[in-house]
Amino acid sequence: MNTGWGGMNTGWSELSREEYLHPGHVACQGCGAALAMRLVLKATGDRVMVVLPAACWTIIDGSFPTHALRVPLLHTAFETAAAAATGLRAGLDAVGAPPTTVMAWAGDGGTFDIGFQAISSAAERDEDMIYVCYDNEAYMNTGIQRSSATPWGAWTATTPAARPQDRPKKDIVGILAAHRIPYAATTTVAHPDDLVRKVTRALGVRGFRFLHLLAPCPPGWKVDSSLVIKAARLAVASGVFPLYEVEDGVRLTLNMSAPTVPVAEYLSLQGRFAHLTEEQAAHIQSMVDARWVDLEDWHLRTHGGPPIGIPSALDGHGRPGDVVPHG
Ligand SMILES: Cc1ncc(C[n+]2csc(CCOP(=O)(O)OP(=O)(O)O)c2C)c(N)n1
Ligand code: SF4
Ligand SMILES: [Mg+2]
Repeated sequence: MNTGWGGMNTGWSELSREEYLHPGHVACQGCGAALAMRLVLKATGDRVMVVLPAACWTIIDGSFPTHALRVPLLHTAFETAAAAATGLRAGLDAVGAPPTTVMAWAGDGGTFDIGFQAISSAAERDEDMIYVCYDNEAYMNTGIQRSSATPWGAWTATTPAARPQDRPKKDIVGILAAHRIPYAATTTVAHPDDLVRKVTRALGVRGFRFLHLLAPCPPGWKVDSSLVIKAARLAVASGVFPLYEVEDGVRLTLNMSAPTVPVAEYLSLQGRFAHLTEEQAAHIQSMVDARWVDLEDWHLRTHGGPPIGIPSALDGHGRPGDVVPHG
């Protein structure tokens, strides 16, 4: 089937036809964050309440009395997503509400940085919620400032090309896994079958569940809006953003075979890396390689063997770095 995306089977055919995100929302063209919400809600259905701290999504949803989602959404202060979701869960339980999933939905700034105390506390208490961090790797809503999710070498408004981001991206899944939460996973907007499977898996677990969802931002990444899906696919295929899941903080499963697409291919697509020298790009490649070794090691310890390089469910050709379903 020609899906219009270079003939790839993208997994879209498996998705629910229900839409819970109305057209007419106010995201930029090609916004990964809007697509992220659209896909996640297709997996959750309408028995979900969203808790939203300050972020681009506050704007995307529309201003009162308009509202772009077909599910309830609670706006809350920037640092409070996990705390507000904890309160909402307790309230629903207190009134004996019908089964409803509480989903905190926050950006990387609201998760990695300012909301960190709240998320750590809720994870430590194993509060019953799904927490989705849609990661566009900077504070986009306020003009592309660096967050601790911004990757090494990236331009942002506060890390200009002459002095780009010089710290590695925070390992948020590793940190959450260290809280021994029942389920944590990475996914992207360009891997809908992986995303839906992980949301479905999270729905079947009680306690604190964390999804780290890569959601490219055209203005922030300086990519054309038509290249958002390609950027997210290359993030995975190059190993910059590996797909994996961690159960109970100890068992790690890689959902992809070893990356073989050079990181340079991912970097060269985006204007935020345009200033990098060959040496700096090589440094990023070495960090990605080292991270892959660590993850593969953890997978080996969990499963006693390497991730199986079975042909991808996405394109039928078993391209390196593509997704391996995990039962
Ligand atoms: C306490 C507080 N500080 C700062 C802000 C301003 N503010 C609103 S949204 C935002 C950026 C959010 O970044 P992120 O969480 O990454 O979401 P994104 O905008 O990238 O979607 C900031 C700094 C605020 N609302 N509250
Ligand atoms: S700035 Fe980026 S994250 Fe925000 S609405 Fe636009 S594309 Fe989406
Ligand atoms: Mg952000």
